Amino acid sequence: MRPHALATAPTTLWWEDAVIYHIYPRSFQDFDGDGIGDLGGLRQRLDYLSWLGVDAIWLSPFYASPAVDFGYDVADHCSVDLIMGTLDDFDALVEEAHRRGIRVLVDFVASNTSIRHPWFAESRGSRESGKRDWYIWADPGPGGGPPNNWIAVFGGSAWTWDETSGQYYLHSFLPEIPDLNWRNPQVEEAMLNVLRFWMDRGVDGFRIDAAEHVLKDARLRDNPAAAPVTGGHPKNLGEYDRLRHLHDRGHPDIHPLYRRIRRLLDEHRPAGPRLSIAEIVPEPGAGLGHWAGFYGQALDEIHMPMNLTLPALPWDATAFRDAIAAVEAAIPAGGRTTVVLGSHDEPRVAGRYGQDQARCLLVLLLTLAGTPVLYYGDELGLPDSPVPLARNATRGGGAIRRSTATSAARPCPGPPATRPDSPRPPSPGCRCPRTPRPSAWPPSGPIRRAPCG
Ligand SMILES: [Ca+2]
Repeated sequence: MRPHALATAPTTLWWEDAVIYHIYPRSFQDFDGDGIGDLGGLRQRLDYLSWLGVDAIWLSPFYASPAVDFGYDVADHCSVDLIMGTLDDFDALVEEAHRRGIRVLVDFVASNTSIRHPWFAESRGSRESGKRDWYIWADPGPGGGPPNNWIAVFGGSAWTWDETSGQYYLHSFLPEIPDLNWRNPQVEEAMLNVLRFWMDRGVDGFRIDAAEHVLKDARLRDNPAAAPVTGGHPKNLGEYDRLRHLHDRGHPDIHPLYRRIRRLLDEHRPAGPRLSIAEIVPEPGAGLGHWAGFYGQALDEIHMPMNLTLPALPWDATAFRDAIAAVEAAIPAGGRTTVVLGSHDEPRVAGRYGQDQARCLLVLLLTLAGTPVLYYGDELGLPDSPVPLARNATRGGGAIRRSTATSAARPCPGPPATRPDSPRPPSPGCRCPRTPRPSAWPPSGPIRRAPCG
């Protein structure tokens, strides 16, 4: 264990003095020579990350995907895309990272799946399908067009007509990424099983993608028009910003859901507390009260809603000071957030601001109150690289190539009723003892949960 870890007080949660290193696996390190980063390449760089002193890595999606949205269109949440490696590679990565005292966070793409996910294929098969209600389907609106005025984040209507089954389906981002219907308890259970699956493989937490998009208005009411933005988050999303997102994201029912997710993470503690960080982007001009609501009234929802207000700021000290002060004022007592300057969603820090400015901003990243999330390569001041259109050839046409190398031994858990060996949360009446938190981290043996029920 490294000196840094030894210096951590026993009562300190590990992420309170951690640096999280965000890796986009596709472009991090190629191992097998196909020009695409993979888990094997990532393992090769663990010594560098250990030398660098990072405490945790967060991996953008490496799951089976046709890569319409470069991995965020997930076709199987409990798999490794063959481009990235195998589940055995993932297990080895976790083991070798833990051996170096580096924790592992993975992306939880909660709000949607690939259009090529087997769940969606079954759902769109017919209106009578048992999985029809796993996605959000609706008849045309009164005028014959889409059911309501919702706009996709990436532009255009958030609804696409499905000729085969004669209804529209909802997609908050791209038509190739339909939204799951988390109001269906079977969907919630299936997605919580995804969390269980990765926790049982030893991951130390999750970054929840598009966290606010998980629950929408059940009545699918129109969004009102937005007032012109005069301040706040300056990232321009075009026609998406013309509406207030009152009904298509962040429905109040989302908070009980995140409390349930938090309980699940808290219950899976044999390897120490699991962390949840979440992508929640404040609406332009709407303040940060809604964002801060995701901590939960008793700090019992997301551990750290991510502070994503900094990357879009101009190179202006006052702008940074005001944005930092606003976030710190919004965080509830006892709460904590991340500090983020770069990500897969943004041009690189050095590309946005310049090399000298990037050096200055990295000092800011590592000294502000909050847990730094360092995007890989920003520690080197890497610039943006031009990507030829030809390299983007997988869009929409990629084959789904998932690894099932060890899935026969540990398949993605189905509903608990059909898999008695599957881990599950204690029922309200359960008297099962909580698995004790180990005194040392990382765990030396296999991660197991106490049997329950
Ligand atoms: Ca490769």
